[in-house]
Amino acid sequence: MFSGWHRALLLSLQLPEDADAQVQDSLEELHLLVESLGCEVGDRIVQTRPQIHPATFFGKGKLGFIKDTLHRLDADAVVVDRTLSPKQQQNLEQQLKCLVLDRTQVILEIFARNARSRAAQLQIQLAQSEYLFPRLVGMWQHLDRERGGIGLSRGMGEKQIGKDRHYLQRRIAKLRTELSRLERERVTQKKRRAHCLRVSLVGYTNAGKSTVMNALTNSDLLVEDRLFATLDSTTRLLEAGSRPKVLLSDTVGFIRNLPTELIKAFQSTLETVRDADLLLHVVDANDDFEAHLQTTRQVLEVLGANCIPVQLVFNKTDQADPMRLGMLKRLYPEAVFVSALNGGVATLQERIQTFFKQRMKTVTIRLDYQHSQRLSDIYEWSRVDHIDYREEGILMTLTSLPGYLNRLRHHLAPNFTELPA
Ligand SMILES: Nc1nc2c(ncn2[C@@H]2O[C@H](COP(=O)(O)OP(=O)(O)OP(=O)(O)O)[C@@H](O)[C@H]2O)c(=O)[nH]1
Ligand SMILES: [Mg+2]
Repeated sequence: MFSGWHRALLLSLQLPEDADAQVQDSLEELHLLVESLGCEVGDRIVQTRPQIHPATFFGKGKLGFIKDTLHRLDADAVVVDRTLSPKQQQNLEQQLKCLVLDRTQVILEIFARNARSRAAQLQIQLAQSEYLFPRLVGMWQHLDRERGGIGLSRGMGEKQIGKDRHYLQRRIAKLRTELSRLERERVTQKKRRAHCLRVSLVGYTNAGKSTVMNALTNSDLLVEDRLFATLDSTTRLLEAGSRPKVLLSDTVGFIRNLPTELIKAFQSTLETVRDADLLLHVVDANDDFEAHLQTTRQVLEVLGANCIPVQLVFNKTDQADPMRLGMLKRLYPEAVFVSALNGGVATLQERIQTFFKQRMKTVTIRLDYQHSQRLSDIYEWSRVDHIDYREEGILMTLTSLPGYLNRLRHHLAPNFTELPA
């Protein structure tokens, strides 16, 4: 946990390849992130430079200006809208004599505060500990032993740093062990869900994914107007009567420059995304949709989920002006437009049904009576359209996704005798 900071300056660097809007939007977002940690934002300072200064990130002159502004505004922290190397962070702390944080640390801290499940808490503690490890030399940083976060404490000696390093190393090992135990439990759970069709919500943080989930499944998941309200993945039955069953999962949202430590840390949570048959990509129709679309696509690529079919869903249409909606409809004719807050998700529901219906295949099989104990498998993996108890065996017409029929074939071979249509 960060302690003892009440007002921060936001700092950014604009390199020749960065567009003005890109730098400003990112700063705007950082502003929300910092405020959500309970800290006021004093001012924003952007330096234009041909490249990042390797030792101090900003140029010498700018550092003097930043120092003056810190005094003038009585600010006690700076937050840099990029990732600082451990050396840069240490040098900045020495020169500015205040708490220095980067975007990654702020996001890590928000995750730490919002994590609810044991798995999410462990994942975030591991990510924080690993991020902190090479940065332990900074004289302003001190380990919060309870949570692996950082706070403010002056005059930490070498001895203390050595102790903290040792402590962190042991802590990292312990966290890894506990996480792998949870991982084994998750694999068991995953096996139980193997015969279900899986739909997963993805998208930028605060786009309304949990609200869509609630509307589609009549649930009551936490919905909040803040970044990263959801950190755990939750799965619910989408359609009670359908076979195979359809499950819908909600999970953590994405953000631009999502620290790779976090993607790595949340791999297992995000596995619900990688295992999905269909992704619902939720976008706030009022936000900077192009940047948000791009960010989500990039993260999906990192996760290895970029080959999964995607249904684009523009949400919060109740707030969007008609001109904008018209433009979005022209640009994305395949998208669905919803207002999840008011329960207006009927078109999305239909689209999901159509998606699976179009991909389903129907086969007719004969099952010997001696294998009738396999009927329960068949009912789990497919929809039974017709069943006829004949002398030569049970004739059944089944409908399911080709992959699921293949699995049944594999499961029941050699008793899965397919008959010509
Ligand atoms: N006006 C309007 N607001 C909406 C709609 N859907 C969601 N919201 C609001 O948007 C905010 C974020 O909604 P969430 O469902 O928590 O968003 P999320 O994508 O799950 O966010 P994270 O879990 O933080 O990534 C909440 O304040 C919702 O009430 C909508 O259709 N219209
Ligand atoms: Mg959510």
